[in-house]
Amino acid sequence: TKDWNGIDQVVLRNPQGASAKVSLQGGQVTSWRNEKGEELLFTSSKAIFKPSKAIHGGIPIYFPQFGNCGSLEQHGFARSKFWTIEENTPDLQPNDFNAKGCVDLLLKPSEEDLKCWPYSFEFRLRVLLGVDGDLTLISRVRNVNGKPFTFSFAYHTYLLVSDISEVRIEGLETVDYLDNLRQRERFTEQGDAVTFESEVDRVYLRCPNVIAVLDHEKKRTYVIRKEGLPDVVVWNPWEKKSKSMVDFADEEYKQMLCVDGAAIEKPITLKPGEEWTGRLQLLVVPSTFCSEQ
Ligand code: TA6
Repeated sequence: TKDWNGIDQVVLRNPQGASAKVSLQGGQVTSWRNEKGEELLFTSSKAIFKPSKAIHGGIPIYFPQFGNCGSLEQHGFARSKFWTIEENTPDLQPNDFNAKGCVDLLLKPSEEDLKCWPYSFEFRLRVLLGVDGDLTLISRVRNVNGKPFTFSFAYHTYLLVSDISEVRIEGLETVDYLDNLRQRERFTEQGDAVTFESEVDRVYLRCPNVIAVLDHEKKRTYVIRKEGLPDVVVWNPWEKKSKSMVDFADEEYKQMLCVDGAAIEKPITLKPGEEWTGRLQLLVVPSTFCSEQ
């Protein structure tokens, strides 16, 4: 099928009817639906759909740079490049999951790319849709045989929530974070959960590998499991910032929350021949909310 820019995208399905879509633009997951066909990821209704313009939605890949702490465009170039489908996936055993529930995408630097980031890397992204409707993204970045390079990384995951003021994140208690709204100063999370009543833009450092995002109204929890991704970005623009973003409707901050598995505080350095793997698994489970006391 085609994505919003008319660019090829791969549709993954599992036997229970869950689905996911991955665009060749940026290797970006653009949709993830449960077996009832309910969309689980947020996409801005006012996204500007033009090739190489990243949209606020789905799961853009931030690589090789998080933010604008470097010489490249904000959040790096991976999300605005055209990826290709990697056909030969020798280590994929079809019986591990239904063969249609998986795709490998590949990004390698063009001559042009090497001018702005002169490193010979190969980036393989594997997207799997599991039998439980869980979505797994595995990024493998390899230094093909060039000089050592260093990068930071994030799966910029736009979760769809019913009402941000009724959402809480569990798993980040007592964790230190850098607050983008306060000159990236370092603080320690004091709450027994992260809740939302204003703009939040933080990088939690060295987090547990399982984080839960509870959506009270929908009585469901997103369980995020990660490996090789020590940090977690938490972002909601709230009202004022939303109004300042042309490609974001004024009120839709209420239906989204970015909780990104990331490697930011300690960027990764790969010597020739070395490979890094960052793995993220998203699963939705019904929340057994303890009744409000
Ligand atoms: O989530 C961290 C952050 O850098 C925010 O500061 C905000 O700029 C956001 O990412 C931008 O998201 P976008 O979808 O525009 O890449």
